[in-house]
Amino acid sequence: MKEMKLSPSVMCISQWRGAEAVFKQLEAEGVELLHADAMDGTFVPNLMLGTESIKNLRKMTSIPLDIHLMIEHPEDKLSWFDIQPGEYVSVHAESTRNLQRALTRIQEYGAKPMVALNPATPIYMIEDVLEDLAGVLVMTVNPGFAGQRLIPQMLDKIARLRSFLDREGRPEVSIEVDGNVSFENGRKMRLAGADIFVGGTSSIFSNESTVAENIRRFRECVSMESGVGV
Ligand code: S6P
Ligand code: MG
Repeated sequence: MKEMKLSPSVMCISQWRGAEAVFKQLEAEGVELLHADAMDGTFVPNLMLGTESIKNLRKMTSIPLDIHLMIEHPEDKLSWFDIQPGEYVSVHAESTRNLQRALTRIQEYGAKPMVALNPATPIYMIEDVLEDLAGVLVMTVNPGFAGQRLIPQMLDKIARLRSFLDREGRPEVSIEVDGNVSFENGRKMRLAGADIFVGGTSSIFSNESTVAENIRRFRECVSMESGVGV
């Protein structure tokens, strides 16, 4: 008889096991949301965070999720994610012909629906769903990868979007920014009108310092009161 070989499935090891300490630091620093990127390899040229990974996140931390769906036809796949009341869920305007339906379905979970806009997608795409959304996610890089550079004209887009929302009588609608939200860019984005900031490799998870110190530095840089540079 041949010798037996055991082949444990990596998929069944919680990828978040080693991340427990990081989640604890994020909680201790009082971060308000945890951004979870889902990519399907079709809407964007990358695969990221499957449905089980996202579900496991909820077992590891009490921080509410901010789920960014970079997937085709999200309105048909929302049930895969076990969306919880109070979570933020973004669907891309470019990923569906049924944007309003997708937003309504997110609302049915008691979650906060957001529309994500790629850099080339004009602001007017949200004009007829203003009543159905809690926020707009402005992609400040083309989606799919961390570690990219800010597309500079996105600062003006954020400012135009803030004016548009205020003019339409929707000052409570959030603007989230995602992509190269560095200490320096974060401040510019805040001045342009953003209020939710996705912290990635260029700020919170920068190797320059610890997560806790990066968070404190980011809050200080972005604070409207501070005249602090970077
Ligand atoms: C990218 C994804 C983002 C990244 C984040 C990375 O498509 O939606 O949420 O994870 O932007 O941050 P950084 O600082 O590396 O650009
Ligand atoms: Mg994202």
